[in-house]
Amino acid sequence: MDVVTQMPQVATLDDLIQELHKVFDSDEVNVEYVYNLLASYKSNPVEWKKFAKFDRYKYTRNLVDEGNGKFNLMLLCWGPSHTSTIHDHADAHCFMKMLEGSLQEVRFEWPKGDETEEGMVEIDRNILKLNGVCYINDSLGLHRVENASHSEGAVSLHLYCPPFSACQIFDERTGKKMKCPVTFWSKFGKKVENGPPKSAC
Ligand code: CSS
Ligand code: FE2
Repeated sequence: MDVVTQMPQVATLDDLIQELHKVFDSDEVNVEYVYNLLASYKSNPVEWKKFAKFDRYKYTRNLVDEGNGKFNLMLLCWGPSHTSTIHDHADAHCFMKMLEGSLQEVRFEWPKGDETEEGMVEIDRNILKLNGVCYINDSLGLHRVENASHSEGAVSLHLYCPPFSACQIFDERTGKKMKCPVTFWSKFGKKVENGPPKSAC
């Protein structure tokens, strides 16, 4: 691989999406390439604000692109103190890039049995800053994502490949897991009306 293919550059969100379509046309996912591609995009709110819809009570999932069925690209909008549960990624690749504000990622080991008395084991903690990218899949563990700010919102861009509509969520104290549907608050900039209830993940 030459330097150009190792270090891709995209100038706009549209360019990024176009490039992602090319990359995911193949059935092999080059994790490093996608990571670098996402890292090369410098967040420009003008390009993504039409997708950024916040809710007062819970972070929202806003679909940006369906990636020809190969991946889902979405904006997640986190109000102050909003947090996800501990979850897996349904055997998918998960890339996450900060577009605004900052988030904390807390990683956990998979629980050993169905339920444990010790609670779940934390393995890592990362602060994701503007334009930073993080990657996880089920072999790397589980995580919880938190907007630790009590006053500022945060916006992150997520790419899941392949797309999934349910994942597992875990109770930190017991490791007990539950299946959880994941739903969209908006699709392509339009609020999903009368849709299923908000994702509980
Ligand atoms: N799993 C969360 C975000 S953290 S990767 C979601 O997509 O709803
Ligand atoms: Fe996640």
